[in-house]
Amino acid sequence: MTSRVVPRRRFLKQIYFTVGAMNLSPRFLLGQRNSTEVMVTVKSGQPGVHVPSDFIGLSYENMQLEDPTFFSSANKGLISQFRSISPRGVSRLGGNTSEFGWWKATPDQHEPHRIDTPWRAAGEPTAATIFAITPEAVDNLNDFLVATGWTCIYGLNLGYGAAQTDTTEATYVANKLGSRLQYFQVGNEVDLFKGHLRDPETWNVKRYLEEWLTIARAVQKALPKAKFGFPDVAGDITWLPQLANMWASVTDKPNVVTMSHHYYWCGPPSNPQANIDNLLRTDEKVTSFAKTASAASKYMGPSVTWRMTEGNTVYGGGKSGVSDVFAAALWCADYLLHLMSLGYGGVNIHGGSGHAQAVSVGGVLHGEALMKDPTVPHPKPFYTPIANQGTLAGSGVDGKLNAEYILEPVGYGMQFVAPFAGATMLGLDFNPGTFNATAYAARKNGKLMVIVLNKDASQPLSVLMPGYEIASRLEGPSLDSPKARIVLTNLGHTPSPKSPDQALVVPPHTAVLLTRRT
Ligand code: BDP
Repeated sequence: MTSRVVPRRRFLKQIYFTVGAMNLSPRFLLGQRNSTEVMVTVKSGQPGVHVPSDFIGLSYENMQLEDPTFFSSANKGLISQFRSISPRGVSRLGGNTSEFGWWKATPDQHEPHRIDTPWRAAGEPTAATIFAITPEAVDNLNDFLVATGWTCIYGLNLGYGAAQTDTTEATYVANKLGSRLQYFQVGNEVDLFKGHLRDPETWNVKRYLEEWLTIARAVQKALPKAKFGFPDVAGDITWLPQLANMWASVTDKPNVVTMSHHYYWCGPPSNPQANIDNLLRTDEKVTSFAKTASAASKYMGPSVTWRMTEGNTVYGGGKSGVSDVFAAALWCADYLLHLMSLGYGGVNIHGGSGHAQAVSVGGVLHGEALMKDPTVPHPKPFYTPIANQGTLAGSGVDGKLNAEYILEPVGYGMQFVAPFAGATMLGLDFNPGTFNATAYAARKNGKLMVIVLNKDASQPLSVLMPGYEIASRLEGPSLDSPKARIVLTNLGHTPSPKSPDQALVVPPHTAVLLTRRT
């Protein structure tokens, strides 16, 4: 599969032969011809939002901290994959397991007593879900962040947390991480607390804010420079405007810098709608979430940003054949570019090692039960951007020091769009009609960049963009293949002027990054 410049006439011939091989009549070919040629016009005089240079981010379960060697300067393979995704980024620690961890300040300290509640979900927390976070884990996390060049959003416990214990942990974390700490998040997916951690009769935004304020004010008092992001809702975006409205009457306000929500495109894995075809369609929810999140954040204050702090394809740990295949790479690239264009401050794509992840979703990766043969090597969780080669081969120890880490399709999607971080988004005219394709434009360091995503499984797309060259391609053998790769196509070579009659071919199920000097 190659992307190359072909004169238009030759291109049409090429389509003829390609489609002809599928036994279609020449009359059909004429229709094909029109539907696959699109003019792309970048509106370079219409700058849009600026994309922060650390826009790209990963999300991990707090439970990863249970093993202090995971995020450590010794875990070279993981460090190198973080850096390969983006030279700057934000790693977020949270997830369901952020309600199960406890701060073990000294080796002889015992686990705090937890108040048992009648509305607690069955099996939560058990000895298997509870874990300790030690100063050693935070020291090592700091070294890991130094080695990667990334910063961190740190999740504190709200579910079973208390002002005093959270403040002790926060103080250690803030003093150790310094400027590498973006902000604290207190509580994960608090809109779902009514289903497992709080009384469903009384849990609401107001109750949450009261509890949140008790902890955040205590942390702020101990750490006057501390910053916070909230509410990290799973899906009920209306919590953001509700909180923003209540915020005006809050006294002694903690320093909230970001409003956050999560986004899983679909789920659970058993949902038949969670398939490749649907994954590659535009989800209207993305734009409507952005409108609500940006309006609420602006209402909170002019410098409050909005962020998607945890998300991926299919919740419940992902789905085999959807979350771990090349289609997910195209989905991820498209989703991240969409959020960039909508003004998000950043995005954290969820993943990690199998154990922590399985604990976060009730002990097992539900997608495994849907596999014909769950012993077939697969990433755990299915949607993780970075997987452990050992677990993939079925032999390695899950998530351990110096396992061989590899990029999964979603990780390639992130890496592919990383050049847009630090750029200014630009408007563009791109009307592919019913053809399943999207395009985004930006300017960075005097260079125009356009990414065109051809999400069609079998048809090439021809784009007319005089002066542009394909710099790299995100490609895989097919949408359902577990393989993905990025191919750099014009390394060190100066683009030659093209005649307006020339088209660039974007092969089926491929994204291309095109560049032009301004
Ligand atoms: C989110 C949780 C996270 C889970 C993920 C999932 O915050 O801990 O791992 O969903 O279901 O709701 O995959």
